[in-house]
Amino acid sequence: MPQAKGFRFAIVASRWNDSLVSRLIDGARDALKECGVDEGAVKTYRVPGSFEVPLCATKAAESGRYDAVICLGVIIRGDTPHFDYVAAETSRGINEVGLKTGVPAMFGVITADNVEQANARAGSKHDNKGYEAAMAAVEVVNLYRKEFDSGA
Ligand code: DLZ
Repeated sequence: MPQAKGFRFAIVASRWNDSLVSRLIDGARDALKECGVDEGAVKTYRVPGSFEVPLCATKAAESGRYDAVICLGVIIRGDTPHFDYVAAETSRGINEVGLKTGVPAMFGVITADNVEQANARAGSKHDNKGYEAAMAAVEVVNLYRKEFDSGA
């Protein structure tokens, strides 16, 4: 199990599809706990929808308070082209957070055709996109500290 004691994380999560997103938040928190992160070292920010996640994640990253930002949301395809716009801008925006700020921003957003699909990706441990994104966050923070921090 990778260790992350002393690391600090922000979770930025949408309220849209809240029952599923809450399970992603739980999954992310479980993963961080397993890696030795103190509960007080994890701060969760809620935003209205996934479209709002990138800006909040940018602000969290720029605050200098966090080693990584874990972005969570659930976007479900409907009958309109809205899904495509929201999904595309959310993923592009989250990628930009890391590239622009240098703080890793993890993509824990489910994009699904229907609720059943989304449900299957909000299960437990490795079947939970929040858990998976948090584990990836711990991995890259360890990697960047070891390989790129001054004095390493
Ligand atoms: C409007 C909208 C729609 C149709 N679907 C979703 C969705 O499946 N998941 C999600 O996180 N957000 C959705 N939203 C809301 C947008 O993300 C955003 O909050 C609004 O367009 C306001 O900017």
